[in-house]
Amino acid sequence: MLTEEQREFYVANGYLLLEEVVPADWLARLRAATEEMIERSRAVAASDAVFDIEPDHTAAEPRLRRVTSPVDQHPDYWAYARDSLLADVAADLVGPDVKFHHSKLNFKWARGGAEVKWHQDIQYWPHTNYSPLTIGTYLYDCGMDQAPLGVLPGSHDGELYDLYGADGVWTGSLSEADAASVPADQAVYLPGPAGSLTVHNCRTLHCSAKNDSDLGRPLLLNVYSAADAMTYTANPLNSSHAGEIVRGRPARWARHDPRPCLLPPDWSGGYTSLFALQKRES
Ligand SMILES: O=C(O)CCC(=O)C(=O)O
Repeated sequence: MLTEEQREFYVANGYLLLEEVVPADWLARLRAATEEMIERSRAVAASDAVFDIEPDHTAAEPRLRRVTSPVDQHPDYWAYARDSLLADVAADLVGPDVKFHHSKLNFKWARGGAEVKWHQDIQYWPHTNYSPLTIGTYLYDCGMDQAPLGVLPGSHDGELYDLYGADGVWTGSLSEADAASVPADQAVYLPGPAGSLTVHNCRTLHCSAKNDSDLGRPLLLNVYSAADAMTYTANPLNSSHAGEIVRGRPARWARHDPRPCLLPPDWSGGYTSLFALQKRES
């Protein structure tokens, strides 16, 4: 899928933007599945294991923040995660043996879709190495006004930040002091036409702004790792497909990176959401 130049860019920078690479038929299937999910959400009055809704979500005017584990909600999301170019992209970057970890569909609804503060992903779901990466698919055009994903190039080679607040409670984002030290002027934002893919490594610092525009920004996120990356904490967004090998073969040996990783709270009994945690909603 990828050129050697693109692979080298990812290794050096910790991210990649692939513009308009998703074939139209996949995009049509994903959009139709997403419309079905939005219809289903009309019956939901409070966030649950599937739908993370904004406080002013109603049946008449749905406002979704996230669908958790869409691969378990509609067969086309799983077909896309397993059978499309996504897993080929992952294979080019972590492969040849690729394992699926989880998926989520972040909406960032029009006129107020939530900001995502600076954070890294791997502290949410530590693995024995840092091969995991997230591939985002823009289901519709995402311009700068729709608050695209923003990344800090090269930060995957830097430090891992503490995502607990001063009171010891997990916030899921950098403290204000750490966030202020991020050279935000070096951040790269990744807008793209519908069918573009964003890729970011699990250590890469990233964020996205509030969406105050009149257009929503549904971004489907799928997480993969090398097959030899093993998890050692509960998966916060668990899936019936977690751990499935989507390219190549299962690993016989686990690979361990010597760099330490922050441990998240024990989410084996359930997880609320990145949005609720970052906003400190109960
Ligand atoms: O939806 C976004 O803009 C970013 C999402 C994100 O960083 C995450 O879900 O970890």
